[in-house]
Amino acid sequence: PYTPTPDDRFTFGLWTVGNVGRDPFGGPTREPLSAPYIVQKLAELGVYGVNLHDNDLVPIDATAAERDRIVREFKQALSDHGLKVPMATTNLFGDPAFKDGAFTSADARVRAYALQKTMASMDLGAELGAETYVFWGGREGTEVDGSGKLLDALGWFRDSLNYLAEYSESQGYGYRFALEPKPNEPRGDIFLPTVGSALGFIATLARPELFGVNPEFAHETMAGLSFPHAIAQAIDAGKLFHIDLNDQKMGRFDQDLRFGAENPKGAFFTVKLLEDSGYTGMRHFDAHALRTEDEAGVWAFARGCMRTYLILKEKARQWDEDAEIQAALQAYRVQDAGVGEAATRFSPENAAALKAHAFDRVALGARGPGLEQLDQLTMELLLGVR
Ligand code: GLT
Ligand code: MN
Ligand code: MN
Ligand code: MN
Repeated sequence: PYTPTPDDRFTFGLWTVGNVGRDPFGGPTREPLSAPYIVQKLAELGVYGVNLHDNDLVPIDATAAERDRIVREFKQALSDHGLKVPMATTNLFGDPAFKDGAFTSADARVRAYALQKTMASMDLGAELGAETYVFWGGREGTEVDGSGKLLDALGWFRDSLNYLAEYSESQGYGYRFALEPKPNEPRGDIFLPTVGSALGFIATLARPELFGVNPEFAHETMAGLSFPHAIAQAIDAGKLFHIDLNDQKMGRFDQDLRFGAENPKGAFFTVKLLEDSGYTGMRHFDAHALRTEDEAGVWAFARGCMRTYLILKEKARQWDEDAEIQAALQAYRVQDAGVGEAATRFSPENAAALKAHAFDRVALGARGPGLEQLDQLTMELLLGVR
């Protein structure tokens, strides 16, 4: 049990299992793995697909001939091992040209170059069959608000996304775009810091229906927010286009830990929301093995992410079938307000009836909803004694 198959729709990025263990204080601790080798290994583990930035596959300074050879070999590996590329994205953060932003750079030449690079990357993604295109604006932000660009930056960001959506439609790519929020790191403050910010911004775009969000567990946690709450709001808005599963301690640098490694309860409610809501998208792991690990540790990490998801999916089913938990839930939800339809549908008569109703306010405040017991039952189920 808990062995994944492609039907589980698990994906990893080339940059995740390919992470060589660099951090701001030290260089790589692992040898780079080639893209075709990663494809082969992920397929052996039961993964559905592999996602990429343009430069995870094709170096930024590759010639056209080198690009074509690399892409040809990668496509061969995909077809040999039956792996898909469901999502593509652009590296708009690694090169020094983007050190003060890409779409939100104060330098119009950098903004134009970011558009050019993204169109080329969208061409690559489309060639590989990607249907979702992610925008993580890692360098879109500031340390110095004296730059005076806070309002301009949002306008430039909007213009760029509108441009790229039109490009996708004009090429017939049919991409669904997913904005990935993050509060900080590498910038002091990143624009669109949370899922809520991104959802608000999407409503201001020219083609909002083409845009959704790609929430990441670690990023909402860095902002001190609840990941299940963030994805619930995205699901409610019909905007959960993609998801980055990993883990994170609050108040730390971006850790990108193995899914469920730190906060299994948050991971449980994440899995439960995805499964209960009928989310049909990819279960993408945006995380990497600890810097301490060798290659064996990398595959243990990847297997662990998927096993934990599948274990929690089974726990979610047990939770739904647990009679005591369901009874506690029933008792928690008082279904009848005792006022007929007066509180459910507005009419002048209903409003008048509701205004005239006498509530026992003291009794409402005195009720114990049983949440301590419900939570303890959940914990005991997660701890394996139910
Ligand atoms: C980078 C970042 C991630 C984003 C990736 C997509 S790249 O690793 O930390 O959160 O999802 O650009
Ligand atoms: Mn992260
Ligand atoms: Mn990350
Ligand atoms: Mn991410």
